[in-house]
Amino acid sequence: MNPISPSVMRERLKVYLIMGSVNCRSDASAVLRDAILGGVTMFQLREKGPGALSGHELRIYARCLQSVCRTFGVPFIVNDDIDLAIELDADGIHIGQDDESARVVRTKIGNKIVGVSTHTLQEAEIALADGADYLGVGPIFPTRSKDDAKPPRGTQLIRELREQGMTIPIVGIGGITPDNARHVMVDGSDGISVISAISSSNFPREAAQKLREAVYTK
Ligand code: TZP
Ligand code: ICP
Ligand code: MG
Repeated sequence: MNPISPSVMRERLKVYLIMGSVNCRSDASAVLRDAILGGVTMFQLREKGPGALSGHELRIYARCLQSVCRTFGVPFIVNDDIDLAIELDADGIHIGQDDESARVVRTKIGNKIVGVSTHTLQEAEIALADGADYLGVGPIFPTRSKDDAKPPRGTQLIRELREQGMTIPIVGIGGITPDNARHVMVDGSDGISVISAISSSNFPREAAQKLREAVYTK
């Protein structure tokens, strides 16, 4: 497998859905399927928080969502858990600043996609030097989906990274909706990542469609 090119990575980041069993009231595989039909371009399994699945149950849940992704050719990314990503032969991994460095993760996972959450210019520079394929920057807006979220800082860091000449693919995250997604794109993001805008919607397909329209509007 070759490394993903930055241009393909940017396309994959356009409408990036993150979800775990905690975020989803109804059948997760149906939500994921509908969201993909609406235009989701990449998926991250993020199984965290009270009541999170583990062990065998998590594997069953993960394989179910992975198979939906495979049906539609959408990359399946695992949050935090490198061993699970390898075990499932996922398409990539997303790590935070509390996890192993992107450099170490890269040696374990080869050319699969590696994404890194960054909150400062310095963290971004390190992730870039360590060979990250993309950066997750947020929270842009207030979010209720992450207990330990840092204060929202709008698109400040995204603008700063672009001003510094960084061309690495970037996805904005945190409180993004169809109404504010365009703003995030205009300020230098390659795509938007959401949990609640899709997974809490009664109409995930329509929610994804609206996000896609906002992202692709010139
Ligand atoms: N990291 C920063 S904000 C966030 C994560 C995982 C949660 C985003 O969820 P929502 O519901 O789209 O605000
Ligand atoms: N950004 C992305 C894309 N995923 C995450 N889990 C996160 C930030 C915290
Ligand atoms: Mg983490």
